[in-house]
Amino acid sequence: MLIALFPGDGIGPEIVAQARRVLDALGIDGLTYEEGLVGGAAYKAVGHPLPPETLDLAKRADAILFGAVGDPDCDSLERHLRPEQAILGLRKAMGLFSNLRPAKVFPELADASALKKEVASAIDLLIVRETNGDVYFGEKGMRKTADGLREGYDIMSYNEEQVRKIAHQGFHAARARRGKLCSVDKANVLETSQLWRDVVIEVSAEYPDVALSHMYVDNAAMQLVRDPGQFDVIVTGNMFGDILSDQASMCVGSIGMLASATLNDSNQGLYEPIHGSAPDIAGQGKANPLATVLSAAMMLRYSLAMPEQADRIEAAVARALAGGARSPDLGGTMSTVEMGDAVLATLN
Ligand code: GGG
Repeated sequence: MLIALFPGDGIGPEIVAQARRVLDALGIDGLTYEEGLVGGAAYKAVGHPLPPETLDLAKRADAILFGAVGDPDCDSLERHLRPEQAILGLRKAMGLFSNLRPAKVFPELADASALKKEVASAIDLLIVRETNGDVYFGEKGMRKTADGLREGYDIMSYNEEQVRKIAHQGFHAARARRGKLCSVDKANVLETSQLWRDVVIEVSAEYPDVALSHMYVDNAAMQLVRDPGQFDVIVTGNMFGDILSDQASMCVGSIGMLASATLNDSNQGLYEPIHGSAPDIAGQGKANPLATVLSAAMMLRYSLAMPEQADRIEAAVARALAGGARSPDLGGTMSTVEMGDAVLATLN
């Protein structure tokens, strides 16, 4: 099986290297790796954030392990050349529409949460974020108003098929968990959200065993802090999901802990930490690699059908944390490599 490794920018190479060490230590026969350029690194090397060779490798691979993209050196580039277009381009070109972002508190990290320990300890939720539509992919541009003012615009749109597909993902996920699905939208203001809500309700007829609720995104942001234990699965659009999952990360202790999978219809997947490239700490050995290590576990579970190996990684991470492994984002002093060492030391 072929795994495409796309380390990307900033801390990306450091964290992907640790995930690779953990995968190697599992001793799985038949896994091969090929590395590709993405993001600012690709732009600097060949003039495009998602070169054709990278896209070709992504399509040939059984799964993609991705680090992070984003580089301040590229801030003044035209939008289609910015590092972030690599990830949007991969999602679009490969139909990667279902982004799964689990958030669960490791008991040892409840103190690191921005929330009170009792509140944080109850968090065990999954955000199902749509990643092929919404304002990220709508028509965008800059223009002048009639009064000569500069005006930026990004069109937010969803069609019913896009909503139906992600709604099914949400219901399936809820069925496999605690049977509760909360659909998050802004239907009191946005037409896209009204369609979203209507379609989710239509799809719900096929899942009478799942308890469906609806919440406006502003309320959802508040409830995630007030009482996150109420959520099982949240299904939402691209932008709302992007924001809410970063918020959820602070509830579980650190954005350095949250893994993700983005799947297409054939369960081909892109696996990445939800955090970005953190250029301010790049190359300093301060980054927490655990979100990437846990993303590798998701890759084994969802795309490579190796649940036992995924369990081994997740258990090793839990033991490493229980044994006191802490990078600076978790209040400790361990380096990126030492965090990788700690996981390897407890891998059974
Ligand atoms: N590892 C996540 C990452 O690199 N994020 C940067 C980014 O461009 N995010 C946009 C998005 O997730 O929609």
